[in-house]
Order: sequence, then structure tokens, then C-alpha cells
Amino acid sequence: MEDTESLILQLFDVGAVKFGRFTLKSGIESPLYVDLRVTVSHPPVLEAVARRLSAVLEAAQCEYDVLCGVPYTALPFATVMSVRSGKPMVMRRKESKAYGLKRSVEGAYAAGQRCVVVEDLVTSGASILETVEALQAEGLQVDGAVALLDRQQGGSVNLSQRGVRLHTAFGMEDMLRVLVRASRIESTVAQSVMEFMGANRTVPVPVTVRCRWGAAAAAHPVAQRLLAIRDAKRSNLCVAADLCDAADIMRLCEQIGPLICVLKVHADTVDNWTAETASALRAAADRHNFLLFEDRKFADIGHTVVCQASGGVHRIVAWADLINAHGIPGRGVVDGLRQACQASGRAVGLLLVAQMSSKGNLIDSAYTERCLAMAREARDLCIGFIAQERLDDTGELLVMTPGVQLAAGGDALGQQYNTPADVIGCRGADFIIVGRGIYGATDPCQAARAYQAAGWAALTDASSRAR
Ligand code: 5BU
Repeated sequence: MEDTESLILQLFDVGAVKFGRFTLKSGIESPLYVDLRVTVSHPPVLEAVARRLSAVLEAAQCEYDVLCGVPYTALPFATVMSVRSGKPMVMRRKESKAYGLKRSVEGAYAAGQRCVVVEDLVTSGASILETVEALQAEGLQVDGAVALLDRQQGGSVNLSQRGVRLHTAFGMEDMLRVLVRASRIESTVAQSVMEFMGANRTVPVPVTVRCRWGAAAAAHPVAQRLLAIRDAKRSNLCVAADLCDAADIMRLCEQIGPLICVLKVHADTVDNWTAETASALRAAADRHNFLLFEDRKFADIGHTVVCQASGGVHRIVAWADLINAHGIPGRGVVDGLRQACQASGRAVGLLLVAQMSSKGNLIDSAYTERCLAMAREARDLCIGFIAQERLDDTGELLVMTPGVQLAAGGDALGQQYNTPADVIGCRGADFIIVGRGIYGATDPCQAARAYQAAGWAALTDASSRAR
């Protein structure tokens, strides 16, 4: 095994580790700066790094089929490891947006193969998680990552909570000890770094890089369709067609159909709703390839919701792909809806209303948590939530967020609006729901195009964000 001590000294001597006052990308002032990119200018050091990383994997008895370096610093590490070991490598693209339809992971690989992620240093683990997400979306199995330096600021815990075991060559304390012992730095400098570390003990994973709802998680047939439509149309836009006249809704459908992945309606607000309205909507949804979402927000006892979902003039489960419910009645509401959906013989996905956009709503975090637990227990029916933020980090349950306009604000009756960039980029939603911002615009088609572009840019930006 490569001698850790000599590797640390080599890294210091080529300037990969510096001490002083540095402002990190996060804005935090740090007494230490680690830049392992310089190793590409020193082939013997680069080779020593790769040798050490391979040795760590071997010692951990980590089994894998392919390696993947986190772009960009760890790419040469993974390359040298791959060449030395003969194990193939895959490469993750960071610029998915600029490259349009090209694959986000390059190389020859097959779904189900085991991949180990290679990284230079770990702080929160966010960069590793971004790469893990991209690999999992391609069907690769990732349960391990190897890094040279662990800054010991919570990364290993963040990763293990998301099913990724982190193996590292050395930690910050090891490094400081070696440098002091070899008189490369004063012990006071090491002390100030340790104090800095103590004050920044845990760095959370930003919500933007928490696991996003991806192909691997989409077990439900409606979820699979939604994901396929989203990716094919490059649209995470759901339009709330809250118009009172069926003909107006149909006109809107024709205008914006190609731009959306879901059309949401409130059938009980349409003055002239008939069985033909449902058939016409269904035909438009099939023609333009979008899903139909009836926003009935079921909230009664199981027996009643069976009748509400399958009967009355609206016969919701006969045409809707997505329905939603409040969690307030308890699991009976989910059981009732499951019964109605099964009786319809159609695949219907349920979204639980775990949070609302309206000012002063009575939902608190404990209620939201209980909705999350309810959804996890009903994965055969429930594919996610109507919520204002990402609720689980597994990426298995999607989030659709209403209360979205291009400018933040609200209406006179308590609706509150956030922007697509905020809702998706900062809060972690997967889909945006937009009503008046589109159907109320002078040119709904142009407005839908703007929301589609904003929603998609926010999603792809969030997925490919540099650390
Ligand atoms: P708007 O015109 O973009 O404000 O319409 C928002 C739509 O989303 C509308 O159909 C509401 O019924 C729906 N909605 C919401 O606005 N906020 C919520 O918390 C939930 C649903 Br749940």
C-alpha cells in the first residue's frame, strides 16, 4: 500500500494543499485550501494518488465493474486507476444542457453493473451525490465511493444516509499531523485549521443536489409514463386549466398540449362538464402526449371517496391519470382510492397534499412528515406529493409544486407565488404547476413556452450544478 505519509508530503510539496486565508465557494473563510487539480502537472504524484485510491478500494474489499470519476478533478485519478487495474471507466457529462439529447454518462456499460465513484476530496458529499444520481438514472448500481481526503465535515454521514459508503485514503487530522511532524507547517497553523473544522463540523447537502426523482425510482406505471413524457418533451410543466367553460379548456389544450407533461383540471368548476368533456380531454392527452390530473383533493372517509372517485357526473378514475388527496382522514382515504382505481381497471397515480401554497394554511411540519410516512406505506398507488419542497431524499417520491409564476408574489385571496428557479433549484421540486400565469396571459402559448423553458432550465441546472 502506498505510504500515506509520503503521499501527503508530495501533495504539500506540489502546492495541492495551501495554508493562509481563502474564501471558499460557499463564502466561508477557510485557513486551508486544497486544490488537487495541480496533480496533473506532476505525473509521479498523480500516479501515487491513483495507486493509493486503488489500494483503499482493495483494502475495503469493494467489488465493482466500472469506475467513474466526479468531474473534473477526479477524472484523471479515475483514468489512471482504470489503466493500472484494467477495470473500465465511464464518464459523466456535466454539461447535459449544452449537449442536448446526448447521454449524460458516456462509455460502454450495462444497467445493473456496479460502479464506484472516485473523488478528490469530500466536504458535504454533494458532488459525489450528483454523480451517483446521474449513474443511477442510467441504471448503474452505486453503493461505494472512494476519495483521497475527507475534510471530516459530515460528508461521510450525508453519503451513508443516501446508501453510499465512503472510503477515504486519509482525513484532515491525519494530514495535519503528518505535515506538523515533517515540519512543513507550524503546530499553530494545524491548530487553527482544527478550530475551523470544529466550527464547521457539518456541511449539509444543498437541496439542489439531493436525489431527484429519476428513472430508477419510477416503479409505478403512471410514474414511468410521466418520467418518459417529461424527458421526451423536455418539460416539467403542469398547467392548471382552471377555466369554467369546457370549450375554453379544449382550446387551451390544443394550444399548449405540445409543451406540457400534465394538464390539471378541477372538473367540478367546469359549468358545462359532460361525459364528452372527459372523452375529449382524454383524446387530447393521448394525441399530445400529456397526463390528465384531476385536482379533486379527496378528504373524506374511505367509503365516501370510493363513490366520489368513481361515481357522480365526473367519474374521475375513468379518465384521470393522476388524482390527489389530503392525508387528514388517515389511511382510509388511500385505501378507498385504491379500491376505486382498481375497480376502474386503469393505472392511476395518487399525489398526497403534504403542503399547500396558500398563506396561513394549517399544515405544519409534523403533518407533512405523517403524509410522507403515509405515502411510503402506499407505494403501489402513491407516486409523490403536492408540496412546496422536496420531502424525501431517496428520490422515490416526486414533488409537484403549485403557486408558481415567473415573478414571486401572490393574489388577493392568499395564493403565494414563487419562481420556477426557486421552486426547483432551491426547494427541490420536480414539476411546476402553473395556472393563471399561463391561461391568464394574453398569449397562453407563448407563456407556456416561457414556463417550460424556465422549469426545464431550473431542473437541468440543478442536476448539473458545479460544486
Ligand atoms: P394559479 O392560477 O397558478 O394560482 O393556480 C394554481 C392551481 O394549483 C390551482 O388549480 C389551485 O387549485 C392549485 N393548488 C394551489 O394553488 N395550491 C395548493 O397548495 C394546492 C393546489 Br394543493
